[in-house]
Amino acid sequence: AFLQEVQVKEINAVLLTKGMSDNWESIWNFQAKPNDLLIASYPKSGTTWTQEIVDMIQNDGDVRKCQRAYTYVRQPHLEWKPWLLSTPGLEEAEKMPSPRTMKTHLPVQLLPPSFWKENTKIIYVARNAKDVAVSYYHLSRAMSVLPRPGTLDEFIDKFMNGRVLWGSWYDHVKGWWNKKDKHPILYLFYEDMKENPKQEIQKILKFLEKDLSEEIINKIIYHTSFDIMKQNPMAGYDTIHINIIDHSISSFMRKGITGDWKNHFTVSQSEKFDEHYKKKMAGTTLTFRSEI
Ligand code: PPS
Repeated sequence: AFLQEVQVKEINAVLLTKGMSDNWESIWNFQAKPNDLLIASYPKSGTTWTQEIVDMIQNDGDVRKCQRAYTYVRQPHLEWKPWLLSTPGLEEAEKMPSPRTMKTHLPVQLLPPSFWKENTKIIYVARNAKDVAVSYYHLSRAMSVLPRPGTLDEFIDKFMNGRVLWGSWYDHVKGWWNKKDKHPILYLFYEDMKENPKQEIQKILKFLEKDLSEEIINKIIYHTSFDIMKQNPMAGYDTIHINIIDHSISSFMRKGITGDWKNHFTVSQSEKFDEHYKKKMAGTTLTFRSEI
């Protein structure tokens, strides 16, 4: 009953593309385990990068082991119902032996409750809103299975109003931020990972209660750097979605930098965005370093 009354509207708003909310009931009833690890984020925030770092950590920096399978097989995306892949992320996850690492883009209020009940560790990664919007716009242009973005101006407007797949960026980052002191959540930022990957990897190690040598940490930094990851056919989605990402338009591993929004937003788009941003982010202790 709860599912029907409270959630249906929201699910349809968040998972607004065709087919995505079909298996909502099984997503909501997903059984997390205490020794699972979940990597959560709003889309285009550095999820895949974090996933690769975590897999490298879990495999003690063994590059070959980390190339054992595609990203989506190593760490299934729970609510994703891929168009070309045979099994939904949820079913992949159910088949996996423990300890499992999984991915989600669900906003905090839609996370299956078993994660809270089992006290499962979660790593959340967030990224500057304008860079997320730019990255999301480009992938949407190149991937015709995603809702059509329109022009950049139209897409920015949809983004500001949360009318994109997985909903409002503002509610997402704030929702997870508000939960982080009540649950084992490590809240990371893309900008910090770019600036000081060693420091952020050390935070992950501490969170996972793992110790690795300096040499292995340096190896992880190298192999998860943008240029090396871009060449890795098992990381990201460029090689998997070869037929559904139009590479003449854009790629999944596109630029991997901070501040690319400055190459896209006009002054007036930026001012309008900032004004709205201030209202949406008023009263939160959550701040982003390259905000404006
Ligand atoms: S997804 O599909 O929503 O999970 O996308 P996500 O992985 O969160 O974000 C994709 C963006 O992250 C960039 N990326 C990286 N940046 C730096 N270093 C590494 N190793 C890395 N790997 C992926 C990717 O290029 C997308 O950002 P943009 O700005 O489009 O380049």
